[in-house]
Amino acid sequence: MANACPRFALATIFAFAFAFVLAAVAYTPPGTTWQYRIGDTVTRNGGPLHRLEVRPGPAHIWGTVAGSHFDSNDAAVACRSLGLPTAEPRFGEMYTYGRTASMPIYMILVSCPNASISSLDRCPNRSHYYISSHYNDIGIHCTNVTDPVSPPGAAWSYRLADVTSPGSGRLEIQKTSGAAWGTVCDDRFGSVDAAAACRSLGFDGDGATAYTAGGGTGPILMDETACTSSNLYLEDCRYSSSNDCSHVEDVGVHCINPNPAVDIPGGNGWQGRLGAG
Ligand SMILES: [Ca+2]
Ligand SMILES: [Ca+2]
Repeated sequence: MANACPRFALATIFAFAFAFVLAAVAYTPPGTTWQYRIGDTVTRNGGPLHRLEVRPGPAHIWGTVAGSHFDSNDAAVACRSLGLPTAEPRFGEMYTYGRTASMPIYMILVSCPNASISSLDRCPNRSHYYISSHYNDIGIHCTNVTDPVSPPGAAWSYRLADVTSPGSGRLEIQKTSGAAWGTVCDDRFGSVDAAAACRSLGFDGDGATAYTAGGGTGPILMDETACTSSNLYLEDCRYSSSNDCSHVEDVGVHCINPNPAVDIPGGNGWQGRLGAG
């Protein structure tokens, strides 16, 4: 027994040393359950970006992810970590200070080899308490609903949901601020109507096409749309505000060219509204 204790001690030291080496090379320390949330919002790269916040378990304060090489794979995985769809990952660096000055930076140099990884902490990164400048904090934007657009001269707001690619998705419209978002029925909704919808969404109307997306919720706010080329926005078209549709018929649009130079409508050539109330 005299020799057992030194041997045990040696084995213990070896085990600790081995565990330390494991922890040092692992992307995430064993046993860590990373949590993710959306933080502050800023407007950047043409739209809102939300600070990506993480922490290595509920016992820790929230911190950030930083680094200048965050790419679309990393953004897609970050969105998945947040439980958000990734139809339009947009990302950038936050360049803000404020309350983040007292937050740790938990991950730097994230490098996901592809977009299908389940969680950001499974990607190669340096995860540790790295307190430094927050100049490179990562902000992301990931949702299957585009940010609402209220184009010049329009009273209604417009957005895309269930986005399949940038500029393509199910059309959602809102008559007044604070009202319920609703959908548009596909009855008689063709390319001229799609062009008006795309202009309403901040796209060029050229090349716009319609399809039956289905799957929306809320009120069906337009049926039997009958746009003409002189209708700039969808709200300017003739339509029926009563409908015989179901959400299976919710229309979707494909819009091609973003960021058009939209003219504010003049007084000529505009149609009245059918039953718009
Ligand atoms: Ca129909
Ligand atoms: Ca109808």
